[in-house]
Amino acid sequence: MTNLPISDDLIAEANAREAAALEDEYGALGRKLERAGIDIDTIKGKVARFSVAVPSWGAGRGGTRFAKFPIAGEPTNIHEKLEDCSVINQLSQMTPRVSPHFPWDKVSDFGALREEAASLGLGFDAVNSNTFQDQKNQAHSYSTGSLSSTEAPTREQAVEHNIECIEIGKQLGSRDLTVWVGDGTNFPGQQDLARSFDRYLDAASQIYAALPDDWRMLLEHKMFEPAFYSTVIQDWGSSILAAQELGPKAKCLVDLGHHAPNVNIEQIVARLHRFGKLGGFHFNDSKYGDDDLDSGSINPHQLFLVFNELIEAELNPRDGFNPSYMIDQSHNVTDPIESMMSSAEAIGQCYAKALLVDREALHLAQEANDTMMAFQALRRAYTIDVAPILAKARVEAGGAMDVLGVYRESRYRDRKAQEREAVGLGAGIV
Ligand SMILES: [Mn+2]
Repeated sequence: MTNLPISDDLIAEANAREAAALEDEYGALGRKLERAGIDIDTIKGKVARFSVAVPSWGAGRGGTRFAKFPIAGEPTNIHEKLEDCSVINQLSQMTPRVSPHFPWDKVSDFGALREEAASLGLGFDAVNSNTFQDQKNQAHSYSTGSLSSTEAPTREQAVEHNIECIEIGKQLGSRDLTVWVGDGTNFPGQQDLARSFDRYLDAASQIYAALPDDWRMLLEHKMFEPAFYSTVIQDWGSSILAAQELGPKAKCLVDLGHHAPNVNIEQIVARLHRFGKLGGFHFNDSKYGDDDLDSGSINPHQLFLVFNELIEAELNPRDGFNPSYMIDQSHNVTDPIESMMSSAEAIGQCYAKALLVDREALHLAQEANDTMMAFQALRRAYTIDVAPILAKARVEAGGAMDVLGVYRESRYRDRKAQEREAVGLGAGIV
Protein backbone atom coordinates (compact mmCIF):
# COMPACT_ATOMS: atom_id res chain seq x y z
CA MET A 1 0.00 0.00 0.00
CA THR A 2 1.63 3.20 -1.09
CA ASN A 3 0.91 6.56 0.35
CA LEU A 4 2.42 9.12 -1.98
CA PRO A 5 2.48 12.78 -0.95
CA ILE A 6 1.38 14.47 -4.20
CA SER A 7 -2.09 13.97 -5.70
CA ASP A 8 -1.99 11.73 -8.78
CA ASP A 9 -4.87 13.74 -10.24
CA LEU A 10 -2.84 16.94 -9.99
CA ILE A 11 0.05 15.30 -11.87
CA ALA A 12 -2.26 13.80 -14.51
CA GLU A 13 -4.06 17.11 -15.11
CA ALA A 14 -0.81 19.05 -15.46
CA ASN A 15 0.62 16.40 -17.82
CA ALA A 16 -2.55 16.45 -19.93
CA ARG A 17 -2.14 20.20 -20.52
CA GLU A 18 1.35 19.61 -21.98
CA ALA A 19 0.73 16.24 -23.68
CA ALA A 20 0.42 17.52 -27.25
CA ALA A 21 3.55 19.68 -26.97
CA LEU A 22 5.55 16.75 -25.57
CA GLU A 23 4.44 14.43 -28.38
CA ASP A 24 5.43 17.05 -30.91
CA GLU A 25 8.90 17.61 -29.39
CA TYR A 26 9.54 13.91 -28.81
CA GLY A 27 8.50 13.14 -32.40
CA ALA A 28 10.80 15.81 -33.85
CA LEU A 29 13.76 14.62 -31.77
CA GLY A 30 12.99 11.01 -32.70
CA ARG A 31 13.17 11.88 -36.41
CA LYS A 32 16.43 13.77 -35.91
CA LEU A 33 17.99 10.82 -34.05
CA GLU A 34 16.65 8.33 -36.59
CA ARG A 35 18.63 10.13 -39.31
CA ALA A 36 21.73 9.42 -37.19
CA GLY A 37 20.75 5.76 -36.85
CA ILE A 38 19.59 6.05 -33.23
CA ASP A 39 16.26 4.68 -31.99
CA ILE A 40 14.83 7.21 -29.53
CA ASP A 41 12.67 4.63 -27.75
CA THR A 42 15.76 2.54 -26.94
CA ILE A 43 17.40 5.61 -25.37
CA LYS A 44 14.19 6.41 -23.51
CA GLY A 45 14.14 2.85 -22.13
CA LYS A 46 17.66 3.23 -20.76
CA VAL A 47 16.84 6.62 -19.26
CA ALA A 48 13.74 5.09 -17.63
CA ARG A 49 15.94 2.47 -15.93
CA PHE A 50 18.50 5.05 -14.76
CA SER A 51 18.31 6.18 -11.15
CA VAL A 52 20.27 8.20 -8.64
CA ALA A 53 19.91 8.08 -4.85
CA VAL A 54 19.23 11.14 -2.71
CA PRO A 55 20.83 11.68 0.70
CA SER A 56 18.54 12.02 3.71
CA TRP A 57 20.56 15.05 4.85
CA GLY A 58 20.01 16.76 1.50
CA ALA A 59 16.30 17.15 2.32
CA GLY A 60 17.13 19.81 4.90
CA ARG A 61 18.52 23.25 4.11
CA GLY A 62 22.29 23.16 4.12
CA GLY A 63 24.61 25.74 5.51
CA THR A 64 28.15 26.93 5.51
CA ARG A 65 30.65 27.28 8.32
CA PHE A 66 29.06 30.67 8.89
CA ALA A 67 25.33 30.18 8.97
CA LYS A 68 22.31 28.21 8.01
CA PHE A 69 19.04 29.82 7.00
CA PRO A 70 16.19 27.38 7.56
CA ILE A 71 12.94 27.52 5.58
CA ALA A 72 9.44 26.97 6.89
CA GLY A 73 8.29 23.39 6.49
CA GLU A 74 11.80 21.96 6.50
CA PRO A 75 12.04 18.34 7.75
CA THR A 76 13.43 17.80 11.25
CA ASN A 77 13.60 13.99 11.42
CA ILE A 78 14.07 10.97 9.19
CA HIS A 79 10.31 10.44 8.80
CA GLU A 80 9.79 13.93 7.39
CA LYS A 81 12.93 13.59 5.26
CA LEU A 82 11.57 10.38 3.74
CA GLU A 83 8.32 12.15 2.93
CA ASP A 84 10.23 14.91 1.11
CA CYS A 85 12.36 12.36 -0.73
CA SER A 86 9.14 10.66 -1.78
CA VAL A 87 7.97 13.90 -3.42
CA ILE A 88 11.24 14.09 -5.36
CA ASN A 89 10.85 10.54 -6.60
CA GLN A 90 7.13 10.77 -7.28
CA LEU A 91 7.56 13.77 -9.57
CA SER A 92 10.96 12.95 -11.11
CA GLN A 93 10.69 9.13 -11.15
CA MET A 94 14.46 9.02 -10.97
CA THR A 95 15.32 8.87 -7.25
CA PRO A 96 13.82 5.70 -5.72
CA ARG A 97 16.46 5.25 -3.01
CA VAL A 98 17.50 7.28 0.02
CA SER A 99 20.97 7.17 1.53
CA PRO A 100 20.70 7.46 5.33
CA HIS A 101 23.27 8.87 7.70
CA PHE A 102 23.99 7.73 11.25
CA PRO A 103 23.55 8.68 13.97
CA TRP A 104 21.50 11.52 12.45
CA ASP A 105 18.79 9.16 11.16
CA LYS A 106 18.73 6.75 14.09
CA VAL A 107 15.34 5.28 15.11
CA SER A 108 14.36 2.50 17.52
CA ASP A 109 12.81 0.21 14.88
CA PHE A 110 14.61 0.01 11.52
CA GLY A 111 12.29 -2.70 10.20
CA ALA A 112 9.41 -0.28 10.62
CA LEU A 113 11.44 2.48 8.96
CA ARG A 114 12.04 0.24 5.95
CA GLU A 115 8.29 -0.39 5.68
CA GLU A 116 7.56 3.30 6.06
CA ALA A 117 9.96 4.07 3.19
CA ALA A 118 8.41 1.34 1.03
CA SER A 119 4.95 2.84 1.59
CA LEU A 120 6.38 6.09 0.18
CA GLY A 121 7.76 4.26 -2.85
CA LEU A 122 11.34 4.34 -1.52
CA GLY A 123 14.14 1.93 -0.67
CA PHE A 124 17.51 2.55 0.99
CA ASP A 125 20.88 3.09 -0.63
CA ALA A 126 24.35 3.17 0.99
CA VAL A 127 24.50 3.77 4.74
CA ASN A 128 26.84 6.59 5.79
CA SER A 129 28.80 6.56 9.02
CA ASN A 130 29.72 9.73 10.87
CA THR A 131 32.98 9.93 12.75
CA PHE A 132 33.68 13.55 11.85
CA GLN A 133 31.81 15.10 14.77
CA ASP A 134 31.22 14.22 18.40
CA GLN A 135 27.79 13.14 19.61
CA LYS A 136 26.22 13.70 23.01
CA ASN A 137 27.50 11.24 25.63
CA GLN A 138 30.22 9.95 23.33
CA ALA A 139 33.07 8.35 25.30
CA HIS A 140 35.99 9.53 23.12
CA SER A 141 36.30 12.74 21.11
CA TYR A 142 37.15 12.69 17.41
CA SER A 143 39.18 15.86 17.81
CA THR A 144 42.33 13.76 17.27
CA GLY A 145 40.83 11.95 14.28
CA SER A 146 38.67 8.84 14.11
CA LEU A 147 39.92 5.76 12.21
CA SER A 148 43.41 7.27 12.20
CA SER A 149 43.32 8.81 15.66
CA THR A 150 46.48 8.54 17.72
CA GLU A 151 44.27 7.23 20.56
CA ALA A 152 43.48 3.50 20.37
CA PRO A 153 40.12 3.72 22.23
CA THR A 154 38.99 6.43 19.80
CA ARG A 155 39.87 4.25 16.80
CA GLU A 156 38.00 1.37 18.41
CA GLN A 157 34.93 3.54 18.94
CA ALA A 158 35.02 4.65 15.28
CA VAL A 159 35.30 1.03 14.11
CA GLU A 160 32.37 0.00 16.33
CA HIS A 161 30.22 2.82 14.97
CA ASN A 162 30.88 1.70 11.38
CA ILE A 163 30.03 -1.90 12.26
CA GLU A 164 26.81 -0.66 13.87
CA CYS A 165 26.03 1.14 10.58
CA ILE A 166 26.45 -2.16 8.73
CA GLU A 167 24.02 -3.83 11.15
CA ILE A 168 21.49 -1.04 10.63
CA GLY A 169 22.01 -1.22 6.86
CA LYS A 170 21.23 -4.94 6.86
CA GLN A 171 17.84 -4.17 8.40
CA LEU A 172 17.19 -1.41 5.85
CA GLY A 173 18.17 -3.48 2.82
CA SER A 174 21.36 -1.51 2.05
CA ARG A 175 24.41 -3.18 0.59
CA ASP A 176 27.00 -0.42 0.71
CA LEU A 177 28.74 1.33 3.58
CA THR A 178 30.17 4.72 2.62
CA VAL A 179 33.07 5.80 4.80
CA TRP A 180 34.30 9.35 4.74
CA VAL A 181 36.57 10.49 7.55
CA GLY A 182 37.49 14.09 8.25
CA ASP A 183 40.80 12.89 9.73
CA GLY A 184 43.81 15.05 9.05
CA THR A 185 45.90 17.87 10.44
CA ASN A 186 46.00 21.65 10.45
CA PHE A 187 49.73 22.13 11.08
CA PRO A 188 52.89 20.75 9.51
CA GLY A 189 54.35 18.28 11.96
CA GLN A 190 51.06 17.81 13.84
CA GLN A 191 50.92 14.09 12.99
CA ASP A 192 53.18 11.62 11.25
CA LEU A 193 51.83 11.43 7.69
CA ALA A 194 52.85 7.80 7.15
CA ARG A 195 51.77 6.46 10.52
CA SER A 196 48.34 8.12 10.35
CA PHE A 197 47.69 6.22 7.10
CA ASP A 198 48.86 2.99 8.79
CA ARG A 199 46.41 3.57 11.62
CA TYR A 200 43.60 4.25 9.13
CA LEU A 201 44.33 1.04 7.22
CA ASP A 202 44.41 -1.02 10.39
CA ALA A 203 41.07 0.36 11.63
CA ALA A 204 39.43 0.21 8.18
CA SER A 205 40.43 -3.46 7.84
CA GLN A 206 38.47 -4.24 11.02
CA ILE A 207 35.36 -2.66 9.44
CA TYR A 208 36.05 -4.51 6.20
CA ALA A 209 36.15 -7.81 8.12
CA ALA A 210 32.60 -7.16 9.35
CA LEU A 211 31.16 -6.60 5.83
CA PRO A 212 28.69 -9.24 4.64
CA ASP A 213 29.77 -11.03 1.44
CA ASP A 214 27.45 -9.08 -0.83
CA TRP A 215 28.34 -5.69 0.63
CA ARG A 216 30.84 -3.07 -0.50
CA MET A 217 32.79 -0.53 1.48
CA LEU A 218 32.94 2.75 -0.45
CA LEU A 219 35.90 4.93 0.48
CA GLU A 220 35.21 8.62 -0.13
CA HIS A 221 38.24 10.85 -0.46
CA LYS A 222 38.32 14.61 0.02
CA MET A 223 41.22 16.93 -0.47
CA PHE A 224 40.74 19.27 2.49
CA GLU A 225 38.21 20.41 5.11
CA PRO A 226 37.76 19.99 8.01
CA ALA A 227 41.54 19.51 8.07
CA PHE A 228 43.38 22.29 6.21
CA TYR A 229 46.98 21.12 6.09
CA SER A 230 46.77 17.37 5.42
CA THR A 231 43.94 14.88 5.09
CA VAL A 232 44.43 11.14 5.54
CA ILE A 233 42.35 10.03 2.51
CA GLN A 234 42.91 13.18 0.49
CA ASP A 235 42.75 12.05 -3.13
CA TRP A 236 41.97 9.11 -5.40
CA GLY A 237 45.56 7.92 -5.01
CA SER A 238 45.27 7.35 -1.28
CA SER A 239 41.76 6.03 -1.82
CA ILE A 240 42.74 3.36 -4.34
CA LEU A 241 45.80 2.38 -2.29
CA ALA A 242 43.55 1.83 0.71
CA ALA A 243 40.92 0.00 -1.38
CA GLN A 244 43.56 -2.29 -2.85
CA GLU A 245 45.02 -3.00 0.56
CA LEU A 246 41.61 -3.77 2.08
CA GLY A 247 40.37 -6.17 -0.59
CA PRO A 248 37.89 -6.69 -3.43
CA LYS A 249 34.83 -5.44 -1.54
CA ALA A 250 36.49 -2.04 -0.98
CA LYS A 251 35.91 0.49 -3.77
CA CYS A 252 36.52 4.18 -4.31
CA LEU A 253 33.77 6.75 -4.26
CA VAL A 254 34.21 9.93 -6.29
CA ASP A 255 32.54 13.05 -4.94
CA LEU A 256 32.76 15.59 -7.75
CA GLY A 257 33.58 18.43 -5.35
CA HIS A 258 36.42 16.71 -3.51
CA HIS A 259 39.30 17.49 -5.85
CA ALA A 260 41.71 20.29 -6.49
CA PRO A 261 40.30 22.94 -8.86
CA ASN A 262 40.38 21.97 -12.55
CA VAL A 263 41.39 18.37 -11.91
CA ASN A 264 40.40 16.06 -14.78
CA ILE A 265 37.77 14.03 -12.93
CA GLU A 266 36.69 12.03 -15.98
CA GLN A 267 40.23 10.71 -16.22
CA ILE A 268 40.11 9.64 -12.57
CA VAL A 269 36.90 7.78 -13.40
CA ALA A 270 38.66 5.94 -16.24
CA ARG A 271 41.64 5.09 -14.04
CA LEU A 272 39.58 3.74 -11.13
CA HIS A 273 37.48 1.67 -13.51
CA ARG A 274 40.59 0.26 -15.19
CA PHE A 275 41.53 -1.33 -11.87
CA GLY A 276 38.01 -2.42 -10.90
CA LYS A 277 37.84 0.11 -8.08
CA LEU A 278 35.13 2.53 -9.19
CA GLY A 279 32.45 2.14 -6.53
CA GLY A 280 30.27 5.17 -6.82
CA PHE A 281 29.63 8.87 -7.19
CA HIS A 282 28.44 11.78 -5.20
CA PHE A 283 27.07 14.30 -7.68
CA ASN A 284 27.29 18.03 -7.10
CA ASP A 285 29.06 20.94 -8.73
CA SER A 286 31.65 23.44 -7.63
CA LYS A 287 33.12 26.78 -8.58
CA TYR A 288 35.93 27.13 -6.03
CA GLY A 289 36.24 24.06 -3.81
CA ASP A 290 33.87 21.63 -2.17
CA ASP A 291 31.02 24.06 -2.75
CA ASP A 292 28.31 21.36 -2.93
CA LEU A 293 26.40 23.39 -5.54
CA ASP A 294 23.62 21.84 -7.60
CA SER A 295 24.70 19.20 -10.12
CA GLY A 296 25.35 20.62 -13.55
CA SER A 297 24.79 24.22 -12.42
CA ILE A 298 28.40 25.35 -13.01
CA ASN A 299 30.05 22.89 -15.36
CA PRO A 300 27.50 20.64 -17.10
CA HIS A 301 30.07 19.72 -19.75
CA GLN A 302 32.27 18.08 -17.12
CA LEU A 303 29.28 16.09 -15.92
CA PHE A 304 28.69 14.95 -19.50
CA LEU A 305 32.34 13.92 -19.88
CA VAL A 306 32.12 11.93 -16.64
CA PHE A 307 29.09 10.08 -18.02
CA ASN A 308 30.90 9.57 -21.30
CA GLU A 309 33.56 7.64 -19.36
CA LEU A 310 30.87 5.73 -17.46
CA ILE A 311 29.27 4.59 -20.73
CA GLU A 312 32.70 3.54 -22.01
CA ALA A 313 33.18 1.63 -18.75
CA GLU A 314 29.80 -0.05 -19.11
CA LEU A 315 30.72 -1.23 -22.61
CA ASN A 316 34.06 -2.49 -21.37
CA PRO A 317 33.42 -3.84 -17.86
CA ARG A 318 36.48 -4.84 -15.89
CA ASP A 319 35.99 -6.71 -12.66
CA GLY A 320 32.31 -5.77 -12.61
CA PHE A 321 30.79 -2.37 -13.16
CA ASN A 322 28.06 -1.35 -10.77
CA PRO A 323 28.72 2.16 -9.51
CA SER A 324 26.28 3.59 -7.00
CA TYR A 325 25.04 7.07 -7.92
CA MET A 326 23.97 9.63 -5.37
CA ILE A 327 23.32 13.36 -5.20
CA ASP A 328 25.38 15.03 -2.45
CA GLN A 329 24.71 18.75 -2.32
CA SER A 330 24.17 21.49 0.22
CA HIS A 331 21.09 23.55 -0.55
CA ASN A 332 21.80 26.84 1.13
CA VAL A 333 19.44 29.17 -0.74
CA THR A 334 16.86 26.94 -2.44
CA ASP A 335 14.08 24.58 -1.44
CA PRO A 336 16.00 21.26 -1.22
CA ILE A 337 13.18 19.37 -2.95
CA GLU A 338 13.39 21.71 -5.93
CA SER A 339 17.18 21.52 -6.05
CA MET A 340 17.25 17.74 -5.98
CA MET A 341 14.58 17.44 -8.68
CA SER A 342 16.44 19.93 -10.85
CA SER A 343 19.73 18.10 -10.20
CA ALA A 344 18.28 14.67 -10.98
CA GLU A 345 17.16 16.14 -14.31
CA ALA A 346 20.65 17.55 -15.01
CA ILE A 347 22.30 14.21 -14.14
CA GLY A 348 19.81 12.25 -16.24
CA GLN A 349 20.33 14.62 -19.18
CA CYS A 350 24.10 14.08 -19.11
CA TYR A 351 23.55 10.32 -18.96
CA ALA A 352 21.19 10.50 -21.97
CA LYS A 353 23.61 12.69 -23.94
CA ALA A 354 26.45 10.24 -23.25
CA LEU A 355 24.21 7.45 -24.60
CA LEU A 356 23.83 9.45 -27.83
CA VAL A 357 27.57 9.57 -28.55
CA ASP A 358 28.36 7.73 -31.79
CA ARG A 359 30.85 5.32 -30.18
CA GLU A 360 31.96 3.82 -33.46
CA ALA A 361 32.74 7.23 -34.95
CA LEU A 362 34.51 8.25 -31.74
CA HIS A 363 36.67 5.13 -31.58
CA LEU A 364 37.52 5.22 -35.28
CA ALA A 365 38.57 8.86 -35.01
CA GLN A 366 40.64 8.05 -31.93
CA GLU A 367 42.41 5.19 -33.72
CA ALA A 368 43.04 7.40 -36.77
CA ASN A 369 44.30 10.27 -34.63
CA ASP A 370 41.59 12.46 -36.14
CA THR A 371 41.39 14.78 -33.19
CA MET A 372 38.71 17.10 -34.56
CA MET A 373 36.31 14.32 -35.51
CA ALA A 374 36.82 12.56 -32.18
CA PHE A 375 35.94 15.81 -30.43
CA GLN A 376 32.98 16.35 -32.76
CA ALA A 377 31.58 12.92 -31.87
CA LEU A 378 31.29 14.19 -28.30
CA ARG A 379 30.18 17.69 -29.30
CA ARG A 380 27.35 16.42 -31.49
CA ALA A 381 25.85 14.45 -28.62
CA TYR A 382 26.41 17.19 -26.04
CA THR A 383 24.53 19.81 -28.05
CA ILE A 384 21.35 17.72 -28.47
CA ASP A 385 18.46 18.82 -26.26
CA VAL A 386 17.42 15.54 -24.64
CA ALA A 387 14.74 17.05 -22.38
CA PRO A 388 11.84 15.45 -24.34
CA ILE A 389 13.35 11.97 -23.77
CA LEU A 390 13.52 12.47 -20.02
CA ALA A 391 10.06 14.04 -19.89
CA LYS A 392 8.50 11.20 -21.86
CA ALA A 393 10.18 8.53 -19.67
CA ARG A 394 9.02 10.38 -16.55
CA VAL A 395 5.42 10.82 -17.67
CA GLU A 396 5.14 7.17 -18.71
CA ALA A 397 6.31 6.15 -15.23
CA GLY A 398 3.71 8.34 -13.52
CA GLY A 399 5.90 11.38 -12.89
CA ALA A 400 5.33 14.99 -13.86
CA MET A 401 6.35 16.45 -17.17
CA ASP A 402 7.04 19.81 -15.48
CA VAL A 403 8.41 18.66 -12.11
CA LEU A 404 8.96 22.10 -10.61
CA GLY A 405 5.66 23.45 -11.95
CA VAL A 406 3.62 20.63 -10.43
CA TYR A 407 5.58 20.82 -7.17
CA ARG A 408 4.77 24.53 -6.82
CA GLU A 409 1.16 23.94 -7.80
CA SER A 410 0.87 21.27 -5.08
CA ARG A 411 1.81 23.82 -2.38
CA TYR A 412 3.50 20.90 -0.59
CA ARG A 413 6.01 23.08 1.30
CA ASP A 414 3.31 25.48 2.46
CA ARG A 415 1.29 22.57 3.81
CA LYS A 416 4.34 21.21 5.64
CA ALA A 417 5.05 24.66 7.08
CA GLN A 418 1.66 24.41 8.83
CA GLU A 419 2.28 20.86 10.10
CA ARG A 420 5.95 20.72 10.99
CA GLU A 421 7.91 22.03 13.90
CA ALA A 422 10.17 24.93 12.95
CA VAL A 423 13.92 24.27 12.57
CA GLY A 424 16.08 26.26 14.96
CA LEU A 425 18.69 28.69 13.73
CA GLY A 426 22.16 27.29 13.64
CA ALA A 427 25.45 27.14 11.93
CA GLY A 428 27.17 24.32 10.22
CA ILE A 429 27.13 22.02 7.30
CA VAL A 430 24.60 19.24 7.48
MN1 LIG B 1 30.13 13.27 -0.60
